[in-house]
Amino acid sequence: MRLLRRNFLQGALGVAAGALGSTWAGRAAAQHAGHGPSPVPGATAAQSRPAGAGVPVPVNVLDVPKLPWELDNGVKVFRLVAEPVKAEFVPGKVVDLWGYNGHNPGPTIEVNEGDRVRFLFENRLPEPTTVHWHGLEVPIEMDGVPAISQPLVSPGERFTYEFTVRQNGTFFYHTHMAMQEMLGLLGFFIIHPREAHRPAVQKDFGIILQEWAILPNNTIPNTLSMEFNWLTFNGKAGPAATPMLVKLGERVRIRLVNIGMDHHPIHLHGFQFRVTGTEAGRVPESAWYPQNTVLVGVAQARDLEFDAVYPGDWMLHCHLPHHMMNQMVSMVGPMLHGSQAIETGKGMEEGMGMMKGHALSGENAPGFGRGMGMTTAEKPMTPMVGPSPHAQHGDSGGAGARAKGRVPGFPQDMWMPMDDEVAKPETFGLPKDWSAALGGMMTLVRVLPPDKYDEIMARVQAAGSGARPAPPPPPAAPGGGHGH
Ligand SMILES: [Cu+2]
Repeated sequence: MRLLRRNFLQGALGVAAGALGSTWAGRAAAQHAGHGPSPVPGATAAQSRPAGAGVPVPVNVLDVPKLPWELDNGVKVFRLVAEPVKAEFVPGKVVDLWGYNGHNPGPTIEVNEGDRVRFLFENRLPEPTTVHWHGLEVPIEMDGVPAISQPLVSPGERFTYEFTVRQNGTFFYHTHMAMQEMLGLLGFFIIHPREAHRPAVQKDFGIILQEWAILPNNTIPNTLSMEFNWLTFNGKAGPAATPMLVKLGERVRIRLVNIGMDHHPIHLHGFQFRVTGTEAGRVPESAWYPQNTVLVGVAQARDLEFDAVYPGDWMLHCHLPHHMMNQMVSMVGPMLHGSQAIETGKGMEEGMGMMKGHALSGENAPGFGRGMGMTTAEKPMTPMVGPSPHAQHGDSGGAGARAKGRVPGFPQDMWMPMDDEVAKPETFGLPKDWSAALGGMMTLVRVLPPDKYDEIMARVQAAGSGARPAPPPPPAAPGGGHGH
């Protein structure tokens, strides 16, 4: 019964940015009267509780839908389908990945500690797969390792996973076929504790870190590559990732999960945070210490928490320089002079030993240079030298051009705003050209004064609770017992 009262998760299914938690809903409902997100079901019961941490707020995984469920005799039943999917990293950059239920990363599973869950899994991939519940303490038959704990699930076949979740924290699910992981088969598995952890957070976000090697004019990741040119937060490369909206003074949790080939040092501007959770659950407060950069290793999860006491649009990003840009291109590719043997140990001036002349020469195809942003077959590209549709350092024909050949190392960065292409309610009010400052694993935590927060939340609501449609909520849970 107790768990069923907490069916606020259903109400949260349709709420994207700025999802409200029940402990906060009363206050928020008053502040948002008429235009804020509706208080979620269950809020009334929570408001009548004695003061305390109360019920956890729903997690908000921006740009990713939640996986709906139906209650069957006390069991939350999910339908999970592995299949090829399309993803759009930035506007115009559509790629072919594998995912779950039409999305990459897969939809977010959000349940409560103690829940009995059942996954009706179907494989619509062209090859066998299984689902592993990363970090969950489940019976061996449910562990999802092919041949070891279960038979492979062949194309067109189904498998039912069922277990009780006895932990809480940031977990995830993924295929247990290594190369399939490289095509993106993973998603969040969030388990809320029975009572919210203290100090309670008012915003709870989730970000999945992924990396991809996709050559220009290709749509399919090269899963053998060790070198990645597209880096994404929740399937979006900066500046296309939806900013996180926070009201000044709120306490914020951001959950990070990484599956890939690299570890990512994720850095937050403007605040010191504490790591309050790992892939294994909550970290005791006695073990917290201040950080502003946390290394999220492969197969790890990290929960960050901080008090958003400073207003501003603050960066959250991977600090690996190559992970802060889009569509970097190796100095090799289809335009390589076929007759020329590759020499090793050469520099840019010698074309890295791979081509005639300077590696970034305008005489070479754009693919040799490092285009940034939404470069597609239809879009202008630049090898970053010579005339370009976008100004380099704001002066493609002047000082910048004159510096070519005179300043060692030039050129490096270019400046390419795309504010209009990535505009959505959550970006309202950002300064002109803001989008040029973001690429790859970069997004914003917008800590907004109440009036500005309300204004932008109204726009988010008017647009339908976020820029991306969420699946319809499942039918309301009937009253009755909660079977285990
Ligand atoms: Cu990184």
